[in-house]
Amino acid sequence: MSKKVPDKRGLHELYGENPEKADRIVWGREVDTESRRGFLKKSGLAAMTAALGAAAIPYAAKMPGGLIPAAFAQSDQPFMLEGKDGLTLLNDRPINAETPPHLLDDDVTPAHRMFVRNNGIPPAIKDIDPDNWELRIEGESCTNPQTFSVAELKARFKHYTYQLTVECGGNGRAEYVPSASGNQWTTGAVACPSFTGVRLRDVLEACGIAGDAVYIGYYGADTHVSGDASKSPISRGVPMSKALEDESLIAWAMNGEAIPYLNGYPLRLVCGGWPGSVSGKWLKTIVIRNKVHDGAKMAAPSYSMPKYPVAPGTEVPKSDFVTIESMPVKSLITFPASGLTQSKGEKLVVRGHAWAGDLAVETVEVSIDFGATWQRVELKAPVNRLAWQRWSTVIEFPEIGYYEIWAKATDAQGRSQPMVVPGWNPKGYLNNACHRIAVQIV
Ligand SMILES: Nc1nc2c(c(=O)[nH]1)N[C@H]1C(S)=C(S)[C@@H](COP(=O)(O)O)O[C@H]1N2
Ligand SMILES: [Mo]
Repeated sequence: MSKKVPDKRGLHELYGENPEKADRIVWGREVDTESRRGFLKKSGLAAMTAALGAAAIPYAAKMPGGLIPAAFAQSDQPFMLEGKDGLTLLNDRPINAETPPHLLDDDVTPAHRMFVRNNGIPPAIKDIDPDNWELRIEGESCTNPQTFSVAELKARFKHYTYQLTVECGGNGRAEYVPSASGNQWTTGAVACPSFTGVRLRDVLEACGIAGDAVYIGYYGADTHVSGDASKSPISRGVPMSKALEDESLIAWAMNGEAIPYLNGYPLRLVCGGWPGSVSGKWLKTIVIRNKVHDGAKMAAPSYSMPKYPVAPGTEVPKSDFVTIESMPVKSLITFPASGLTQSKGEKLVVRGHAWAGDLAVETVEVSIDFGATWQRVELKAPVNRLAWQRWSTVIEFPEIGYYEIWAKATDAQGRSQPMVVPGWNPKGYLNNACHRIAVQIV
């Protein structure tokens, strides 16, 4: 695959020499993510028409704001997020983009390969000043509320680095039938970078955890898509037991560098192994609560599952949902990319990652006969708790023809990935079906 280099020249054509605007636009191409006016603004029409290779866009005035021209969506040069080359864009307002499986092959996910799941509009880059960024710890179960600058956090508390798996609760949603509303993630809303920061526990303890504390909640600096400043796009949290774990971090670095803008720069919460939605980005406030946090997207059906299995399409009463906690066991085949053709007699190296929420992965197996037989692969221990685990194997194919490689992980409690899409649920969460790739032997 050719490396796609984001190109800002197009943006400057579109926005004139308005660097503030051009710089906060994260598209590699000319999409206006900031306003619903879309990219067919007066200044941009000529550039857009040229980018489409068209003589004109006769109905330009009727084009809905934010619409991605089908010509681009179908091209093999899809839209790119700046700094996120190769990711597939699922939504442009808010921005959501996933990573194709073969681009997740690194042991530690590089910054430019980490998916983006935004519920709202991130703070403008120009408004983020890491030197003046403040984190407030408060809440009815906080006995000594305090405000910290990033420098104070760094100076007062011990630093820790952990590789942590962050997977969106909706990863795999695209496969549910009937379809569930929301981003149609296939397999790419997962990543496992290395995060550096301070322990959430150390900071909470310094601010006094009252005896009646049961939950923490976060607030970030992003704003609601409606523009209504009184609304938070998302404000979730975790029970105290998860908040106080060694690996729960308030992080300022990812892979030794500043956290990418779209992934929460300059400060984010990371609680690995749970739905990514608990890992608050652009972190401004943490509240210690004496009840289950009641921020935006805490209530059912958000990030919740029916308490009992339901038939596809069932309407489930809100009272019958439970909040998702640890994510289920899952794996990915990250090498080779699906669609490989190779000659008979050649051995094929196959590898990927496996993870299991709060648990470790016990075994990974692969099948080349549609699940009839399985062979165990080599599986490494995680570098730390809540990090995904590398697996690899070598496969030989008996004769020419079409094969699929399936991968199946089993967690430390004996639970395995299903080979078909698991229980349908109204919001399409927790699809941990086996990942499959296609191989042709010629
Ligand atoms: N402030 C804030 N934090 C947030 C979100 C958000 O929209 N705003 N999205 C959450 C969700 S649903 C997920 S899956 C993860 C995604 O993290 P990433 O975008 O860095 O991959 O961030 C979580 N934290
Ligand atoms: Mo998510």
